[in-house]
Amino acid sequence: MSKLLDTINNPDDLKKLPAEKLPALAHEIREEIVNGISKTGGHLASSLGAVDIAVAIHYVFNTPDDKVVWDVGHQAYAHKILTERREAFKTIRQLGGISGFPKPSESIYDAFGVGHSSTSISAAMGMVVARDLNHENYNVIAIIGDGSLTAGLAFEGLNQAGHLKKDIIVVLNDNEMSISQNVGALSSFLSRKITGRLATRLKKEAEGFFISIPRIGSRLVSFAKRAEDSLIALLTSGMLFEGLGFHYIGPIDGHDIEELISTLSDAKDPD
Ligand SMILES: Cc1ncc(C[n+]2csc(CCOP(=O)(O)OP(=O)(O)O)c2C)c(N)n1
Repeated sequence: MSKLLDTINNPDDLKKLPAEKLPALAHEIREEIVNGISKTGGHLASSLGAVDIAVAIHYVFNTPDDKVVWDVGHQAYAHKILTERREAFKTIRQLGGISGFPKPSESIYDAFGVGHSSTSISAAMGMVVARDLNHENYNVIAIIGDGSLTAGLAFEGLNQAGHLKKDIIVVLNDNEMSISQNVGALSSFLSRKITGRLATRLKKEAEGFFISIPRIGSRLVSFAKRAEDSLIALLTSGMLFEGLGFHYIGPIDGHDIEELISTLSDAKDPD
């Protein structure tokens, strides 16, 4: 049976697909990664986790004019498959084959050579400053994992971004995992939940009230739940980034392509 992936060599082809086909495409990419990596070896989990965000980024942004800066780069396999390297993916990490990490000499779609963690925000900031000095006009998107966010260089980038107030988009890929289980104060902060007996009681009472409203009660409960999640995010992780001068949107489900597309589109063209 023919695959959607057979019609895609680069992001221009991707943009021709209707958005509702993208989850099926992401599924095919995951299969392609599993099949390839089971023969060559490689970074499976991180890349499988970043398939949907890679699809959404290349769908929304105009790569390679817009610059996508992956962090560590071990999660960029879907990015490679979508950017003219589906065939070459079979040779990944092999002698004479393509690199396991983004590499500018390999592809115009690889904006930065990676391998080390925690570099994406600082590298992207450099691109943003160069862009503005040259009076150019393109988006720069840094993607960083919650594990890599803990390093000093990531905070130097955030510090400079907040200071210069330049247009940069930072995607925090928070999967609550690093190489292994996360440890440390930042990860506890990012995953902090507002609990406590008063909050739980208030939630229960509000739920009881909403559910008692005929017909629309259950919808109100799920709306209130979403509003509560957003509020909690703003009070926890959002508070950190807003404090550093960013406009924070989130958290969103990083595997819901429709939501990713609408959120990235908002970030690209803020009101
Ligand atoms: C400077 C540096 N230190 C350590 C590493 C080893 N390392 C590889 S991946 C990784 C963390 C990955 O976690 P995260 O950024 O959350 O990405 P995920 O794999 O969860 O998507 C680390 C510390 C590295 N690549 N570079």
